[in-house]
Amino acid sequence: MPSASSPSNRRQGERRRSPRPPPPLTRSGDASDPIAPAKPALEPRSVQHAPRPRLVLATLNRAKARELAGLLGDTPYELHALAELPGAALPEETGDTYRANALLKARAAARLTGACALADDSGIEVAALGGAPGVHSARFGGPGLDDAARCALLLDALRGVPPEARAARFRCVVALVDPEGREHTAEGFVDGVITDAPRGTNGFGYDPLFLYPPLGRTFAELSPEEKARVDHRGRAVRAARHFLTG
Ligand code: ITT
Repeated sequence: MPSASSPSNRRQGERRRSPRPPPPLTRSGDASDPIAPAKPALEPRSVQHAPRPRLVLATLNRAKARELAGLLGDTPYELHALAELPGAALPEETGDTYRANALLKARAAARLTGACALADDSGIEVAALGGAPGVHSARFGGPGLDDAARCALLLDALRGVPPEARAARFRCVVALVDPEGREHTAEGFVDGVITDAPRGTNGFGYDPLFLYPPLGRTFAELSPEEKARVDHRGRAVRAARHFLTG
């Protein structure tokens, strides 16, 4: 496993997260690992279970990792967030499609950890902008912007566009790669409308701008459970489940 390195000796084309020294990936059940289940007290030999296979969530976006963990909690896997691994890194997203980028991320995490990896590449497609920012959603407006600034930029780009022309679609492709190199992908999407001002505080990214008409609320006004039932990520993960559960 590689050790954390300073930005100066970082390999070109890598994205890294190093906000705080994280626990090792293999140390599951540690309270400092936000998604690993608490480790139970040692059980008598007769009721000890076979170790569960590991599934690494190949994302450096903690909000996305939380959503994926919520969607995968009832699978037979022990979940680990790549962001918790010292020196966690993902390649630059050089693909032209969500599928290509999801596979890039899942392959890199499977190689790094020797475990099964699940990545998600996703974005928002705005009809009045010809489908932009789409696969470039995380980089809309260039580097250095946060979610609020990207939302403000999107609202600016749609200034004067009437409600009936503000259609948008969230799309997500989930990629699964195992250490033997077997690969699967699945897609989900959800349609909505871009509001004229942010609404709600839940979720992340463009959620405060994405009105989901069947519920009359933005994704940022939904609970995590409500969002997972209808959003692009929930749909993609449910479409991929049979690859996980055999
Ligand atoms: P990783 O690559 O590390 O997974 P990322 O945030 O860069 O993290 P993507 O490349 O898939 O992930 O970019 C997706 C962007 O699209 C994300 O940063 C948000 O801006 C937006 N997005 C995707 N899903 C979203 C959701 O459920 N709610 C709000 N915005 C979302």
